[in-house]
Amino acid sequence: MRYACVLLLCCAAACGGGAESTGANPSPPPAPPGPPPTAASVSVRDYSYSPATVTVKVGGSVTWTNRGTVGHTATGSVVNSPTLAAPGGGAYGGTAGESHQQSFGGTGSYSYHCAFHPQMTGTVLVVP
Ligand SMILES: [Cu+2]
Repeated sequence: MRYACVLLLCCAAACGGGAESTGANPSPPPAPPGPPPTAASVSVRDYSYSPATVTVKVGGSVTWTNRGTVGHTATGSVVNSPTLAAPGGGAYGGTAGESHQQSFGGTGSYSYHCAFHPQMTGTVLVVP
């Protein structure tokens, strides 16, 4: 009697193992987050920053480039660009949109906006 019980348990274990392998394809695990970049780029268009939030490692830099049709700035308590002229001729001349590069020596969240278009807002996250 004891021998028969052991056989039944073995069979149940084997069958259960087989059933587990016939499920839906498992989705791959999400990629682990890498180290924060040491540089980021923001396209300034009419009328938004893209991406609106960038993350860089402390000591890293962010470059804003005007790819819109009118002048813009990136202005905040820490972020502080001059007026960046738009690319292409028009009233602003030039063939490439002007850029502003700024490095960040301290961690924090630095919000900014356009001095001409306050509805344009962005954030630089500086992480360790
Ligand atoms: Cu603007």
